Amino acid sequence: MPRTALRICPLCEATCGLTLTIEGTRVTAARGDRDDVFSKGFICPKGASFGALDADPDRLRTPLVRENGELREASWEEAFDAVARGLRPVVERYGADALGVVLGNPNVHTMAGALYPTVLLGAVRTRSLFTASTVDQMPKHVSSGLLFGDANAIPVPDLDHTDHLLLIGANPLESNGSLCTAPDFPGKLKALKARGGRLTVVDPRRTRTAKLADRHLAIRPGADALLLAAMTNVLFEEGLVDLGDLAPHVDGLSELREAIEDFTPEAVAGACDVDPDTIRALARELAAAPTAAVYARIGSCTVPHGTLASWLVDVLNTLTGNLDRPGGALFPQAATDRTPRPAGPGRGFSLGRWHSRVRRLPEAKGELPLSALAEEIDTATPEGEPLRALIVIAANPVLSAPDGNRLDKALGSLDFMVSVDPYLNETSRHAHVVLPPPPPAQSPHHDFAFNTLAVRNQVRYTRPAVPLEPGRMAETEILARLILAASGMHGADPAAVDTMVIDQTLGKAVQEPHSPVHGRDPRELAALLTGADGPERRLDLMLRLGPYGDGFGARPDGLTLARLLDHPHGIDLGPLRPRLPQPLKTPSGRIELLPAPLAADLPRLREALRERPTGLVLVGRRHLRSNNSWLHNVPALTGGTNRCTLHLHPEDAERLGVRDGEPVRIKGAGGEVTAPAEVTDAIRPGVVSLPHGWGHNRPGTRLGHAGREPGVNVNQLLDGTLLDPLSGNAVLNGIPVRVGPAGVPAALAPEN
Ligand SMILES: Nc1nc2c(c(=O)[nH]1)N[C@H]1C(S)=C(S)[C@@H](COP(=O)(O)OP(=O)(O)OC[C@H]3O[C@@H](n4cnc5c(=O)[nH]c(N)nc54)[C@H](O)[C@@H]3O)O[C@H]1N2
Ligand SMILES: Nc1nc2c(c(=O)[nH]1)N[C@H]1C(S)=C(S)[C@@H](COP(=O)(O)OP(=O)(O)OC[C@H]3O[C@@H](n4cnc5c(=O)[nH]c(N)nc54)[C@H](O)[C@@H]3O)O[C@H]1N2
Ligand code: SF4
Ligand SMILES: [Mo]
Repeated sequence: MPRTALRICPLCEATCGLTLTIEGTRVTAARGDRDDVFSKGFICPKGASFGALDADPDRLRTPLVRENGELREASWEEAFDAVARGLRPVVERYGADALGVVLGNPNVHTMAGALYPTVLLGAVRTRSLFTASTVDQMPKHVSSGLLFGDANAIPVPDLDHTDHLLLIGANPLESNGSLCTAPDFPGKLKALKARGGRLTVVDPRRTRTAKLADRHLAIRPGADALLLAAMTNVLFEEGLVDLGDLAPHVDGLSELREAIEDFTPEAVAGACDVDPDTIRALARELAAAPTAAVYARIGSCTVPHGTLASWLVDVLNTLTGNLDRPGGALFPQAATDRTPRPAGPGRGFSLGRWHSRVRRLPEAKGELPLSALAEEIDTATPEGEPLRALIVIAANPVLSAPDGNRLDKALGSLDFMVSVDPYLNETSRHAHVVLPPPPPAQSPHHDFAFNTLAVRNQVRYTRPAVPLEPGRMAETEILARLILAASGMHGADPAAVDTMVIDQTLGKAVQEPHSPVHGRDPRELAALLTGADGPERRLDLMLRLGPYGDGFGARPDGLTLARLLDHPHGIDLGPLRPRLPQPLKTPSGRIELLPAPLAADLPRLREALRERPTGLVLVGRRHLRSNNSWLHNVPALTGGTNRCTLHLHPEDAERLGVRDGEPVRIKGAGGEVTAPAEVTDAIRPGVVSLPHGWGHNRPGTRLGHAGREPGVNVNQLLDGTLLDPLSGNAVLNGIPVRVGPAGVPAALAPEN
């Protein structure tokens, strides 16, 4: 008899609740859970393919260990022995920084990824941390760090209540949203319009999201910071600044006004390719709307002025009084957030506390740029040791980071590499040990990260829908054992890792005057925790100490794991509410509108006023049924429109002698690739688009279906030198390329 089980979908930031149909131990169907307090039945084609993804025959079932150059199946014991043998000598001989840690995107989609990597970093004490954040949202963290004093305090547009949304460089109709967790983002945009609200989309492509908009601006790639600076300028010039209730919390207003004085609509129009009247209209509409939110994502982050653009988004929200008010952009309050401390000055946010060895690139949020990973392995310098070993968790940088060929080679030269990954793919094929987590149906789920970015406060937890298959190990246990093996405690009980975290957390909490457990006995509190295993006890701990928690009895009606388990469809915690000044941790205790590092970066933006790229530039795109580099192995999610083709405008196609469907050569600073042309007027002239995450044709991988239509790796066009200097984020959009028909020698191809 088939049964059903609930499971939160881990495949994108929307975090939809799914109802899985299970026959035996197989997931045979997935539909939206209509009773889910947040997603209310929404599902997309990816969620609907949960069963196919879960049962992918190419998923690794046992650990792999390299022996005489070949990976062979091994027991868990052999695998962790090999990890300890591989990592410890590197740390002991060359120091902790010679051991790199690479964390990929799915870490924000698993409980293991939320609970263990910070413990790992604390235990091995390496400064060589590289994550997907520096090919994604690091500019937003840096801007929030500087403005609000907390890199993780990211305001989220109040999609359900706003009257006006200015959406920049995001395509939620394909991506389902990012840094804005909202199941059924498309439905929310339609509802905004139905209630008389206005939607403006800024994107060089006429995306499905842009087609929904009242106004679409096909901006020149990379120019958003200029557009936003000019809008800010208009607000000041036309007396439209109205801080409202924010006034007592804002510093630096007049300094800001002065700093952006020369970014007038006329001055930026040529570089943005948006006319001055339109820029003025955008600013006036934003100021006039009863409530409004500016929201920007990948297209505004992965560009040379990503941090400035991210900053100006929140500057505009602040100057129009929309920050921290319903209908504007607010700070969510998640159930597992730390006990809110009383408002007041904080330590603020520092950048560049250390630097990468080769290019001397500054750290941001404790991370070095992923663009620097290859050189940190393959380049010797007098300053110190190159990376000799890597721990890679849920990351595929050979495809997701610039210059995959160089990284591919560099990974092959490491003394030791361990990958925690369900697939043998372009990156994990270099590992000496691969530790495969179980499929998602066998894993528990709670969204630690995305609840802090959600358009409604809510909390949900799903236990594994299917018991662990024999021979499988929970990813939480894999990471706990990995921590022990990496830190010289190989063989100890993995439960000790959770016990240690719990003891440390409680030890601190009882000393904090604002904590509900201030002054109590940590041992007595630890004994009160419930949960079937360490990770569940840690979830219970966070819920009980959190803003809605029971405070271990201090608030008897508050949240506990037991209460959450009684609500399998989740608990609604209400709409986003104003929270200022509590989230501010700047040294002034206020919003610092013009932080020094941003002011110092403005001259670089001023130089961009004069830029008029003459050649073609390339941007990315996402398809609804994709997910970065790792869903191309599921037949139901490939084919149709989800293909690795080069979009280009008919005018460009004609000029370049490129015909629809025929192969084109695309050349960038890092290399050359060939992909079929897809001629479309949904992209502005002068811009071409290729999706990322493709290029599944390397030997030694086990991706049967993906290998049949491998596509090409767009990031091979990059050489890793283009960065947003403040955040170290890679420039992935607006990169210069040359395009011509394949088969025609470059010298004979038409001028770009
Ligand atoms: N040109 C270009 N490049 C881009 C982007 C772009 O827009 N354009 N986008 C960038 C962005 S936003 C991101 S986030 C990065 C993503 O970059 P990465 O995080 O490096 O890439 P993913 O493709 O998400 O790879 C995730 C890896 O995790 C594995 N995995 C899947 N599920 C699990 C699990 O449950 N546990 C574990 N341990 N592993 C799992 C997969 O097999 C895969 O190897 O790519 C970036 N690269
Ligand atoms: N289906 C699907 N969903 C996903 C993913 C996926 O790979 N596939 N990845 C997930 C991840 S890791 C992330 S981070 C999110 C990202 O979520 P989104 O930010 O919504 O990502 P995209 O769909 O790539 O939309 C970015 C848009 O920016 C535009 N753009 C490019 N350059 C510029 C520019 O200079 N200025 C402006 N204004 N626009 C520009 C592009 O044309 C594109 O339409 O999606 C997540 N969801
Ligand atoms: S929108 Fe995202 S979370 Fe929802 S079903 Fe689709 S992939 Fe899963
Ligand atoms: Mo991402």
